[in-house]
Amino acid sequence: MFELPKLPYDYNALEPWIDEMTMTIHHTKHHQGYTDNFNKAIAGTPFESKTVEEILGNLNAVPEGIRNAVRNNGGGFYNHDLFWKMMGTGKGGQPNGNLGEALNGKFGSFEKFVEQFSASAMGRFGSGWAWLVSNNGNLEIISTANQDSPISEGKKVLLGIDVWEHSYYLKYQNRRAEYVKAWWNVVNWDFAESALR
Ligand code: MN3
Repeated sequence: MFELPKLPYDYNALEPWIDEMTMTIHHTKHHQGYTDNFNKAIAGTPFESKTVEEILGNLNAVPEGIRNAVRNNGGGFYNHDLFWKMMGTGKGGQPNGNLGEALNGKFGSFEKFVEQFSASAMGRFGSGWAWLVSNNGNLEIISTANQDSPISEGKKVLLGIDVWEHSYYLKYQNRRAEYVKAWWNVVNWDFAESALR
């Protein structure tokens, strides 16, 4: 049984950038829903005793009859667990150390990285995510549709933003660009830095 992970902070912790109502519904309704439906999909199968990383890391091993349900709901379960950890109170700013250097090396500057990542988040048509991932040690910005997770492509997540409308619509309505811009103020670079190691 997978359980809804606890939010590592209060529902109002990301105000004013992400509002309390959005966080509450996102966690208690959406994330709970993915968790419940993930459990339902794998109930009575050997996947019940595997980790979510093992399951999403090899979707071809999941029987066709439940593969889509596992991909969508297992992905939703896993992606949101990461998402909460990748944000926090009093965060934002710029990463230091190895990650700061790696971003400069790959994208030219921190500002150029932010520009390219934001463009990826804006360019995702419909629902999905934009990610900074490590592909065998090589940093990449990618975007995925729906709840597809980079781990299913063998890529390690350093950072990701949920651009489903449910993650911003109450506060920002159709203004995804404002949400993406605001989101940089809550980015927890500690998560990305430890994922790089
Ligand atoms: Mn979401």
